[in-house]
Formats: sequence, structure tokens, C-alpha cells
Amino acid sequence: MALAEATVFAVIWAIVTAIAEIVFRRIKDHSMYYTISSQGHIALSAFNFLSSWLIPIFTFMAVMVIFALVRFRAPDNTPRPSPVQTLRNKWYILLWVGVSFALNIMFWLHPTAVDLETMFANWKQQQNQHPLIVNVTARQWEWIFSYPQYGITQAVNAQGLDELELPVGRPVEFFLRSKDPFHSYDIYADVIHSFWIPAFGIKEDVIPGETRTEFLVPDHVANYETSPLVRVQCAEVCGPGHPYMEAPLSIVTAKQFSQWIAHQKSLQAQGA
Ligand SMILES: [Cu+2]
Repeated sequence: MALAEATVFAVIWAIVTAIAEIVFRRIKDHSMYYTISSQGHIALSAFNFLSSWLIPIFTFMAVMVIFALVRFRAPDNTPRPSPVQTLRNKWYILLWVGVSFALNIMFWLHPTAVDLETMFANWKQQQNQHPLIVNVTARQWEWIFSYPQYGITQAVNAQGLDELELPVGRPVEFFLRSKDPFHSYDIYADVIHSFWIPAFGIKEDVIPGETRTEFLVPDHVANYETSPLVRVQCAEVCGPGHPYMEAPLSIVTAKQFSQWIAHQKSLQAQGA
């Protein structure tokens, strides 16, 4: 490619990249990216960082394909051999491999390794700050939430449906298990589910026979009415009831949370 052609390509690439970056920044502020947890903010900034770097790489490939189609087309369907045939270009290969290598090393260091370290450091630090413990049981097809620190075995709303309620600003540790306490002969006869709270930016598979944990701090008062992303949703196909395996989530003030706990206790006493 002559220098003039390379310049034309570079200008088109720069324009397309600038437009794509602007569009991406618009989409980023969309309500789809509603994030209200400590872990979620780390994950979202990693996603934004990766995307803004991947946009120029993607547009390079896309513009190159279209540019080559237009520039080297044969309108009358007769192939025209190029005057210069180049088998390989050492500098181009070196640059290509070098840039790919450098980008991969950078993405591995930042955000992957750095952000994971931050997440685990937060977890360690806040584990000493009296986290709220929530036992999450996944079964076909229901989420059951119990609060062992308050003696609540199954939190339900006014309609008797499972619900998860959390106080804002307090660290929460979820213990995730897949088992069916209502199964007649084997409570462990259940399948893999996945604990997903879109607004928290977390998702973790729940495996029969294993106990897994998730840790985060909710940082906004919100509920299912604020945004449909504020809910627990199963994210692993687990049978015909899978799409409906969801539960509303409410994040409330500390005062509202203690009232809710008292209400749950009285409901439980009535049930017993
Ligand atoms: Cu499922």
C-alpha cells in the first residue's frame, strides 16, 4: 500500500473510531448499566476500560476489510494482478505481534489482576466489620433467603413469595448452596443454578454439594420498582421453571431493615 493509501486508511480509521467511542460513551450512561454495589463498580470500570481499548482494535479490522473491498475491487470482473507481490513484511509482522503482546500483558495486569486484588482486599478488610450473613438456597425453581444472625429461616413478602432485603452500606456475605429442602427423599437432588444480581454486577454458579460465597457492599437504596435489574435471577438453565426463577431485591436504610427483620420474626412466629 502506498503512503497516500495508508494515510487515507488511517484517517478513515480515526474518524470511525472517534464516532464509535462517542456512541459507546452514550450507551454507557444508559439505565442498562445500573450498578449499586462495591464489587459492581470495580467490574463496570474494568468493562469500560476494556471496551474503550477494544473499540479502536475492532474498527481497525472492520475498516481494513471494507477498505480492501473498495480499493482492490475489479468492477469489470477481470482480475488484475498487482504490480508488486509481497510475500511477507518483517516490520509489519513485528509490529502486529509486538502490539498484540503488549496489549495482552496490559489487560492481564490492568484491569484483571489489579481489580481482582482490590476485590479480595475489600473482602478481607470488611469481613471484620460485622458483615450481614445471608444463606441463599437455590432449588428447582425458587430462591430461599435465610438470615442466621436473626434466626430467620425463610424471608417472604406479604404475598408469601421469597424476597431478599439488605441494608444499604453494610457488607453482605452470601453463602450459596444448591439443594432442595422440600425434596422428599434427597435434599441434595438438585441441579446447578447461578446466583445473578444484575444491579450488583455479580454472578456465581451454585453447585450441588458445594458452598460458595459472594461478598459485596450495596451502596444505594433501591428496589425492583426502581429498576428491574434490582432482582435475583437464575442465570444457568435449570429446567422449565428457569426463566421464572427470580426474586425481588430491596436495599433499604438500616432503620427500615430492623423493622423488616422484626416483621419477618413475627411472620415466622405466626407460621410456627
Ligand atoms: Cu435456572
